[in-house]
Amino acid sequence: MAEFTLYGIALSAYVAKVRIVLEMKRADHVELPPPDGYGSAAYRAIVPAGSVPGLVHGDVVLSDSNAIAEYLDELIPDPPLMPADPAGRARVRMVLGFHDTRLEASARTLYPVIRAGWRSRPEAVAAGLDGMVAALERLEAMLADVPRGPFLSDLALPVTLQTMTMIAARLERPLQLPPGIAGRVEAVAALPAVARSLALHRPALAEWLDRFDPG
Ligand SMILES: N[C@@H](CCC(=O)N[C@@H](CS)C(=O)NCC(=O)O)C(=O)O
Repeated sequence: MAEFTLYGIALSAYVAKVRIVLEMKRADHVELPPPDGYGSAAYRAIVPAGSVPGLVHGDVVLSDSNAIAEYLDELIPDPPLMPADPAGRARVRMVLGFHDTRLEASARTLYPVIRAGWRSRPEAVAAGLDGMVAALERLEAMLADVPRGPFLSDLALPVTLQTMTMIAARLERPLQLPPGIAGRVEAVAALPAVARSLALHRPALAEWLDRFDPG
């Protein structure tokens, strides 16, 4: 039996964050889909929050990708994925928080628009795309003082940015990543753990986007 069980799905950027950490740490792990899907009673019997990612490590059961990522980083110190100094750690956590509450959330506003047929909703599309661009501009400014390890802040970004660029392309409004963000992603995209999660996520998102009639 593997030491760690990750509950996840290919489509989730939050799951990717944890999968990348498990792989970078060379942790003995297995990834399983949540039984009956996330939010189900069967899954909540294992991971009470019902969200993915979920991690089971012996009698430690965790949800929330940042809590899990930092748990793994403390448990398996090599390679370190948090800076050694308090300001560096705080800056990494600042980016992780922005990623979860603003960046990924900006892409999420477009999901209902895509589900409902985006061509007949030009105003909602424009508002969603403007929201993604605004979140990227804020992130670009924030990143200036954030140390590069690569640390958790760098590892959280690539799959979400892939989501944003794929969604924008599907809506026929290609997204240009600001140079600082693009440079950070380029620096980690070739790491095997990151490349694997990007490759898992790409067809899963394409398949999801294909499900809906543009309208
Ligand atoms: N803050 C959470 C967000 C995770 C999240 O929103 N996961 C989605 C899938 S991408 C989910 O499980 N949604 C269902 C739910 O929260 O009940 C984390 O970092 O793990």
